[in-house]
Amino acid sequence: MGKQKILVIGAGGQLGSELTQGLWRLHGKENVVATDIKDAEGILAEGNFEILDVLKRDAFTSFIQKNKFTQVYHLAAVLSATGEKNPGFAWHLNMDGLLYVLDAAVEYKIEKVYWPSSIAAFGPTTPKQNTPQDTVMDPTTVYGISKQAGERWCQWYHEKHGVDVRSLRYPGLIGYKTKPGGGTTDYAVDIFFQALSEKKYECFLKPDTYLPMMYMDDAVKATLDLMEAPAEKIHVRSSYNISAMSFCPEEISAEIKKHIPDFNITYKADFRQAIADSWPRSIDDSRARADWGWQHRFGLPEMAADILKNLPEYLAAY
Ligand code: AKB
Repeated sequence: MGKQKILVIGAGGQLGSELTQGLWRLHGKENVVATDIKDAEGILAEGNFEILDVLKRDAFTSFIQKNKFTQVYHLAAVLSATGEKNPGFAWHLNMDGLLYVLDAAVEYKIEKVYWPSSIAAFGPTTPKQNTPQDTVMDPTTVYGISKQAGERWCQWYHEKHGVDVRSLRYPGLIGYKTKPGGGTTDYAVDIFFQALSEKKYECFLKPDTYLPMMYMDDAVKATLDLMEAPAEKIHVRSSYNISAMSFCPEEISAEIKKHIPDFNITYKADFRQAIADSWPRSIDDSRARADWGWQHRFGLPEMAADILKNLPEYLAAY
C-alpha cells in the first residue's frame, strides 16, 4: 500500500470527529481531509477541513476527481430517532449518499471505502440474544431500512465492480468528545453529561432496556483494524457484527453511582422505546474476531471510569 490520501465525509459527527483523529495518528494529519456540511468545530479545525455536501453530486464528484483520494470514509447519515421525523430526507441522505460514493469509487478507482451499518438493520423477529452474523433482518425504522439496503449495495458493488468496501454494524456508540445526533442509544451519552452537571437524569428508555453498546475508543480501533486488514481476510462484504458490551439504563446508572453516589435516574419512556425494543440485546461478533482479529478493550466499568475521569477536563477545554 503506497501513500494514502483519505477523505472523511460527515467528519463533524460523533464518530467522525474521533475517527478523523485516529486517521491522523495512523496516516499523518497532512494525508487526511475531513469534510462536513458545516464548519469545523473543536479539534477538527486543527487539520485539513473542507465544506462538502455528498448530496450535491456534481460538486462531490469533482472534489473526488480533483483530490485523487485513495480511501473514503463515508459517515454522513441521519440516525434512527431523527430519521423517523423526516423519513424522506433520511432515505435520500442515507441511500443516495452511499450510492454516489460507491459510483465515485468505481469511476475514480478509489482503493478502499468504509461505510457504517448498525444494529438498527435488525428488527423485531431477529433473534435478540447473541444475534448471529447471518439472520433475519426486518428493520422497523427508515434508518434501519437504509442500513439493510446499504449492506446489500456494498456487497453488490464489491461483487459486480470489485469495490473494496468494508463495513461494521455498530452498536450504540458512547463517547464524550462530541454529542450524538438523533439516535436511540443517545441516552447512554447524555447520562454522563447530566450526571456531572445536574446529578440527575431523566431517561427516555425503560430501566431494563438492554442494548449492545461500545466505547468510542473501541469503535475507532475496530474501524481502523478492519480497514487495515489485508483484503483476503475480509469475508463479509455486507457488514460485520461487532460487539463490546450490553447494558440497560438501570445498570449504567448503578455504575455512575459508584463514582457520583448522589446521582439519581428517573424514567419517562417515549417513542424511542419501541425502536430500542425492536433491536438486539446482545450481538455475536465471532466472525469479526475470527476473520480479522477484532478484540474490544472496554466494558461498562472501564468505560464509565474513563469518561468520568476525562469529561470534566474536556468540558473545561472545549
Ligand atoms: C442510533 O441509536 O440510531 C444509532 C445506532 C444504534 O445506529 N446509535
